[in-house]
Amino acid sequence: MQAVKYIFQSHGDRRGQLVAIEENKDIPFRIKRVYYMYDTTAGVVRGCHAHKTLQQILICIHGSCKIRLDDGKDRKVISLEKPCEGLYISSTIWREMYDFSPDAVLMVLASELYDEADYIRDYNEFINFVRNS
Ligand code: T46
Repeated sequence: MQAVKYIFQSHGDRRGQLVAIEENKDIPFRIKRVYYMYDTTAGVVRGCHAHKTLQQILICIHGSCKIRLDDGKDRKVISLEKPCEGLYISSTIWREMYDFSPDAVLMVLASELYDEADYIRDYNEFINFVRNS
């Protein structure tokens, strides 16, 4: 499965911590879009889709959450609990984000601009897409 947890270098000194992320260096793509979610409703599950081409890095810059991943063959769950952790998700991986702490801020670095046509929102359609690609 092309989903990998990264640990970004944290530049710490007596003032605190700083993480820098450079495109094509710390992550494997150019960043075309940044978005983030916060004030997530308790118990909610977000995502529940895959992307045809989009690659992303998910970083829980405050609080914590879990991400359930499914590439059509294998499944795994990744927890994001620190601002220096990032989850790389390639295209064609079904993702579900859940178990958000009340203070969670989940920031996403994306390889493409927003395009609804890139989403696969039906799980059976996702399985067929994976089998045929
Ligand atoms: C993903 C996971 C991790 C925009 O207008 N522009 C954007 O760039 C995005 C991402 C969303 N929107 C609008 C579309 C919807 O009306 O914001 C609303 C919520 O989006 P969505 O329901 O797709 O949010 P999630 O949390 O289910 O999924 C998002 C991303 O859409 C998706 O690419 O991989 O986070």
